[in-house]
Amino acid sequence: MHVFIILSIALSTAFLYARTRWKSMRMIDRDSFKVKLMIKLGIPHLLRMTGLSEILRVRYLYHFRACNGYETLLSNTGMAAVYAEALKFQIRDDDVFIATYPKSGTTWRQQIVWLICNNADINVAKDKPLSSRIPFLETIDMTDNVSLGIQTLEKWQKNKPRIIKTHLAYGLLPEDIQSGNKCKIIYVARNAKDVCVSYYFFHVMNMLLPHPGTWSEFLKNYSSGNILFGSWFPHVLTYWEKFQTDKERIYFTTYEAMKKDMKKEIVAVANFLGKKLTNEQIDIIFNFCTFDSTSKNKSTNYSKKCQKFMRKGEVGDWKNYFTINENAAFDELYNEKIKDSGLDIPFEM
Ligand code: PPS
Repeated sequence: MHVFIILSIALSTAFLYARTRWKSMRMIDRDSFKVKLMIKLGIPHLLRMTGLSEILRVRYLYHFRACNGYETLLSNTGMAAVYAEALKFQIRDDDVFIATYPKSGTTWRQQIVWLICNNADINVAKDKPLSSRIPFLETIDMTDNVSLGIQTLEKWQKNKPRIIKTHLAYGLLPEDIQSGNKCKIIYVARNAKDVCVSYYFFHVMNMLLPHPGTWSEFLKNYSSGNILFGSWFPHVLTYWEKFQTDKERIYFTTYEAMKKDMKKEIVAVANFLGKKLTNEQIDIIFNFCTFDSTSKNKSTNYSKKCQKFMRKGEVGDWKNYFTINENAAFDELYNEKIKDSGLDIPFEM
């Protein structure tokens, strides 16, 4: 009897204490507490094992309007704070940004740029994850709702130039850049159809992204810009426009150019960054960055058990997924959007 009374008192006290703590917490802290607790209890793992995560996945995006008026879509509310922080992020003159729309060959380019800037040191490149060598500006730590990329970059050694990955549209880049700071930007575009296919499979694989629906549904959303990081068109076209008038600061290139002649691209990027490479270094970088080699490298291949991050790495894979009608409709949209821009990215090679 005594034990029962003591236990009841202890439980009620614990409950009251937890309730008071919970009530005094800010909404954002409650969210991160919930995420931490779920991870501790192994709930994400359980959901994946039972297939429930597929059913419970987010199916909508949040509208975001930055303080400069630029609008886009986010997959969770916590990202709004990260985007706001990214706008205020302080640039250093020797920063090098690798900017892309998702699935445009960012990882491939990151590895090359890092090797160019680090004497083709493939030993470090093999051992150290790419994400720790090149922070992703707009990464969020879901358990703490903090911008992990920005925090890491702010602590970066002063005498070590930073290479930074971003998928942000030009209008969402740090204000420092938009107002003409000297840092360099390497922008990589990839043909819009292969991006769509690669992005679709990435959504299928990544449970943290909104549910992609069927291929046709995904293509519809992609075409209308109702997708994470927004429409492909303004993303690519704005960097393309900026490149026309600022070639010293921006290097605009394509995934297809890399596929066509990787060595030529390695030299072009090195020249843009003012780095001189020996022929031996060019060969080392080339051999280290082929599709086969990057697929086998743990520091760049973020594959999950049953889905491949390095999927095919080809130009023209879209032909296996677009129906004739889908292709005709997309061509019409594409020609309308890019006409007069002078942009010419091949859809096949
Ligand atoms: S992400 O998640 O947005 O950062 O993805 P990203 O790295 O931009 O793009 C992934 C696609 O790039 C392909 N890839 C390569 N292609 C050719 N050669 C090399 N070395 C290489 N490395 C990565 C990767 O396979 C993805 O494309 P798909 O078409 O899905 O295969």
